[in-house]
Amino acid sequence: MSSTAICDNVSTSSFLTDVLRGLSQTEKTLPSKYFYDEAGSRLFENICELDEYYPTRTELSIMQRHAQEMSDAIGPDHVVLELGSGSSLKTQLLLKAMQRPAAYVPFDISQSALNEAVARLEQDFPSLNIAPVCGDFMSEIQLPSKLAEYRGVVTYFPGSTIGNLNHKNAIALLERIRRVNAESDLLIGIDLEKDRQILLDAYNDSEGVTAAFNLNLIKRINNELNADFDLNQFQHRAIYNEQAHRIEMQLVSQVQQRVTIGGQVIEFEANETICTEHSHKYTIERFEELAAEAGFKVANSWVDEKDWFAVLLLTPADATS
Ligand code: SAH
Ligand code: AVI
Repeated sequence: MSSTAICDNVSTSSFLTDVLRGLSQTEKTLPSKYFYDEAGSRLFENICELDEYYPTRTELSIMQRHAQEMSDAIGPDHVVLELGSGSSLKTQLLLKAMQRPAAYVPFDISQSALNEAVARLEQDFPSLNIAPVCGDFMSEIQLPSKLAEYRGVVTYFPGSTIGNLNHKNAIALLERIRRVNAESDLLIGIDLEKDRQILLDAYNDSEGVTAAFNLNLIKRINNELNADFDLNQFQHRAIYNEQAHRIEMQLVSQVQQRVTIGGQVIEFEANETICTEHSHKYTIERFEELAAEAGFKVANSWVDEKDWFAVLLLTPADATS
């Protein structure tokens, strides 16, 4: 399979349908899951290295300090299923701390990110059973058939990727995670509320990497859906919506213009926006309530010394013990 292709379980026709649906609304939107073609996955890796983008290094510091405690709380002989695994960087710390991991299942929509991560992990963990799945966690999540009946599964979902989903979709995803395995624990990273300027800087970095990441979405639509977006006529913007506790990333049309996508014309006013991503920021209490709606309770939590990021261990609320 070409490394730029959408993976088998995510078809080009649903990409076109989703794009046209989002851009036909009064308030235009595009689903953020489509950021991650090969270029997008690479740009995200570049974002993670920016000084302004604190989440990656902060979560890594929590993992460095507490991975052993996390592993002790999870227990031995577990299959580690990771959602939105990307480069699997943080996972290496978890896998090193886990006792006899039965298998590692990186699950991601980006085939290129999966390929690169698996090649690296195979070198660093030669005896580990690695079973990658290229798929969309917005649909039902399935383990590879050989592992489907395995009892001890822990789902790892770092990066605060859950924050890119609205409340309803976040609960639906947590419910899908519950269905992967009835007794499955969930180790999840969430970005916490903080000073708004720190948040704004993280999504409006001075080198313009986030802008390139955002604009890459319409570049991808040009490449894969026969569209004619003029990248010079759209500008990146990230604002903080205090009431909704979220960063909102937008592409702002610089002029009145029309764009053709798969034969369909979409009209833009000057200054009209496409919302490309929400990135929710939580308090532990608010996330706890959200998790409870999906049947999870917080068993343990770890935060960095500035209280900027948290990693929570969630267990099914109805579990015995
Ligand atoms: N876990 C890594 C990467 C986070 S970036 C970290 O913490 O740094 C978000 C990752 O989720 C990307 O690799 C992206 O390809 C993946 N992703 C986004 N939406 C997805 C979806 N709907 N289904 C599966 N993977 C998705
Ligand atoms: C993957 N996700 C959690 C990132 C975030 O911070 O919301 C994506 C991102 N968007 C812009 N910068 C990073």
